[in-house]
Amino acid sequence: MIYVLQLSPYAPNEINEELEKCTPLARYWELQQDEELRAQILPNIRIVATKGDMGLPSELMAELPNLELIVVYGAGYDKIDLQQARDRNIIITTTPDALTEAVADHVVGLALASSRRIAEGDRFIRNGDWLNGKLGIGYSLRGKTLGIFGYGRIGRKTAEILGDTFGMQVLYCDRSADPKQDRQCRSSPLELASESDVLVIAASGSPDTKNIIDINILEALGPNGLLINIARGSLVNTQHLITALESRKLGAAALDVFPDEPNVPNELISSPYTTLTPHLASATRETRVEMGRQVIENISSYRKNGEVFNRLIF
Ligand code: 8YV
Repeated sequence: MIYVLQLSPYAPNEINEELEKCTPLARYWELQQDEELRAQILPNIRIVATKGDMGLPSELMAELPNLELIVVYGAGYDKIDLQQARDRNIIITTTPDALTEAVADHVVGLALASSRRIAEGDRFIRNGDWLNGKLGIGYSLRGKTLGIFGYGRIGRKTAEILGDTFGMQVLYCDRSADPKQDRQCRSSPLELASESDVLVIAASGSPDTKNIIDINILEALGPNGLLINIARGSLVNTQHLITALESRKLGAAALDVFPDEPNVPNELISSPYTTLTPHLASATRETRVEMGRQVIENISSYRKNGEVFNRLIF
């Protein structure tokens, strides 16, 4: 009997092939339009295999009366209805360790792409602008202050790379850290931003952090400041970000995540002060294969003996 529902294909394709070998499964994107098939399959589903940026819509969760386990390929769980999962005793697993390095590396890439005008330089050549003059100069990250909002695995790895290798001074703000206990810790994102040249958003998306990065924080980061977001688009107030960039009260933004992906506001697309990537911070082959391996291991183990790894406590 089919009881795993895969919500969307994984990349690279070998993960889909391995998953199919380990368990009979239904592919949601294939049965989505077929009411009869949905009615036949959904009541039998006990495990959903999803992705961090996709989660599991509340309505679909409600259509799965026998759901026991949600296996997330990714670290984020902001798009899962945690209340419903809690009420129904549904287990959730994620793959947080697998992507720490890839995401931290992407922060470094975005910091360099923006500060050294790499993406802009690429456009400059392709548009033929070099023929009419030179692109302006950038700036060095070395010796500057890095503020990290959300000091979990990714925040710490970013601090390690940019602190040790680029000699940046590291400050952070995290809800579970006490500024009295650590002189690098700041009590609020506003305080953090006012002392930072580069502010990295690495906290989880949740109702508590929605729009937490507002105009005051962006202006505190200042006209020479760089905002980098690799967490979730929901943490940054997009309208405030557009206003801060357009009024030149914020220097630049390098963004991998957006509130309504894949839709990106035109103001961010056309701005000369943004560097944009399409939610690919964890998208290395090595990382994605490991994320897929952990998804498959969790499903196999749960089917065998009811045990899982990296169970989320929520
Ligand atoms: C993944 C993510 O790209 O881990 C997360 O929560 O958003 C991303 O790292 C995503 O899960 C894969 O689609």
